[in-house]
Amino acid sequence: MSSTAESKHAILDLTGGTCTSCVIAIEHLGRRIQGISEITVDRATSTIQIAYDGNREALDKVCDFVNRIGYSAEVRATD
Ligand SMILES: [Cu+2]
Repeated sequence: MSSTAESKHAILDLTGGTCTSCVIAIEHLGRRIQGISEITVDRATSTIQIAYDGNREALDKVCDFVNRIGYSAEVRATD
């Protein structure tokens, strides 16, 4: 384990899922995914902004989760 919890950021493209209840579900449940510290849906740009631990698996889990509720998310950019 590293000494500090590094925070990396990612932007996901979101297709569908931008009504209020989906946004709440994505933000609420997404935050429970291991490695995700912040997750915010930006409806204006149809993106999901994420702060995470740098582990790509966490982003894949967000995409899987969004797919499961019937929409689609793809990683656009990470740092
Ligand atoms: Cu919805």
